[in-house]
Amino acid sequence: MQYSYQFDDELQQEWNWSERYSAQPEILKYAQHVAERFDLLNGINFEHTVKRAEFDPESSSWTLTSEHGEILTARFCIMATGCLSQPNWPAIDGYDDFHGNIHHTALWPHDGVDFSGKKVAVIGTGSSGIQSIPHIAAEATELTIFQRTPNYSVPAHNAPLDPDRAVSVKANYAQLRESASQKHNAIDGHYSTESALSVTDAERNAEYEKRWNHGGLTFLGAYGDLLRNPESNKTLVQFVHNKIASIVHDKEVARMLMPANVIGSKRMCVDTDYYATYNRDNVKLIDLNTQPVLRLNANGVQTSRSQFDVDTIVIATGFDAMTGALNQMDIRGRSGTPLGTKWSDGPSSYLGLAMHDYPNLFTVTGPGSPSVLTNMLPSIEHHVELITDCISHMQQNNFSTIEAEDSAEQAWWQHVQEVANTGLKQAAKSWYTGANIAGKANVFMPYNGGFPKYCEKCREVEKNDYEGFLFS
Ligand code: NA7
Repeated sequence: MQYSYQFDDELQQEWNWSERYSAQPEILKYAQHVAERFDLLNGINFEHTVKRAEFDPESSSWTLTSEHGEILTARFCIMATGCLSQPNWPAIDGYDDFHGNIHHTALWPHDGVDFSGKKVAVIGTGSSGIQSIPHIAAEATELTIFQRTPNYSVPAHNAPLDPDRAVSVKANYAQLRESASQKHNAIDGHYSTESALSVTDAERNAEYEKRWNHGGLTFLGAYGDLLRNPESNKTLVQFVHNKIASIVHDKEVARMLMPANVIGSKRMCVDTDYYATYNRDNVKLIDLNTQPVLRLNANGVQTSRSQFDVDTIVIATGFDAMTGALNQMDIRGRSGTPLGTKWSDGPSSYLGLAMHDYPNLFTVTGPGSPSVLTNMLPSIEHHVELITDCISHMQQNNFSTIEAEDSAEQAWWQHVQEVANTGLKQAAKSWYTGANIAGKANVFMPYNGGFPKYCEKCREVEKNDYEGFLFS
């Protein structure tokens, strides 16, 4: 009920979610409902991939060119291209040699994939792998999972949404939204401010147990310093390791599934029966650190030690996060510099909303905004409202361009990095830092100062006549 739009109360009231965590078809149905209800479809051109976006200083407008050569000009260009939308295909030789089917979790066929009677390989054990592996294991005859780094996962305990809970949320939706907006991650829930080290071991374990049994991401809210104090963090690491050891029967497999990194430094995963899936006879886990993939060949996956013959390969290797979709396009601003060049040492942006030298270009949940560290829907709505207000302000004042000041962008980006360096969030190699993509600059991209603080900063900027922006 929180992963939904809040701009229209009637929409909130009329939509009924069926589960605690909705599956993809229901979220798609919701998106379609919103598009139809607000008559948005007439304004959307589907199947037009933008290849180039160029700012013309003479006319103060953007020219967009699609992959088929269609051209569109506009005063403003709002990049709502997503933080996790550019699939990451690992650099493995032999994709074309494989005789079976290859599916990327980010490009899943809409009519599903039938794994029954199939031998299957999954490469990657992030959220997408962790959520799909139990389903694939239940259908396939054999499933081999190729893991580079294990991830922490908390049970979802997904279930039909409690109707009484739904009624009570709907009766108080505004309060829930307000309360969520005061949380660091824009998700309502109980987050303790206490230190994990201020209680006894028994009390701490009871709290972890309670949250594990409740399920979901508020698990990390058990104590206020879990992402600040390495010693506190270790207590939660130990708890999850113990859980894995108690669920997975084979001790060696259990050990392979225990992550070594700080818990919470990568985005936590939420699963249904993930660890228990390794107790199935048809499931095998391969550690890529001891036997890296050499190539794909006609029959399957060849590692440095073995050949794994399979019918289907699932690539669950995630995304070129936050900058990937933007860098796919050739975006050129006032000086003609490609955005990819400006960002070659990592992105920089003013508030994750706009960049110097790229007038009238906005990014929704761009790098430097809380974005992926929050519930994305409130963060997206917040940006859409800010951008809408800004364009209205420009129309009222007859401004033709808006551009982030260089100094404001630099100061904000420095702040983003300072904040990133204060906690443990940046302690792992992750897609937050670009570490999952070979050759990508290693920079912590989202803003970790929290949703409330970020919103306050944006309010101040607006109040001070869009401080840090130049209009003409
Ligand atoms: P993630 O979370 O980036 O996970 C990708 C997984 O793929 C992760 O286990 C990676 O290991 C692994 N990976 C990436 N490249 C390779 C190569 N070359 N070889 C082997 N394994 C590789 O992506 P998801 O799609 O699961 O989830 C992304 C977000 O979407 C997630 O946070 C949710 O919020 C929704 P690594 O850890 O890099 O060693």
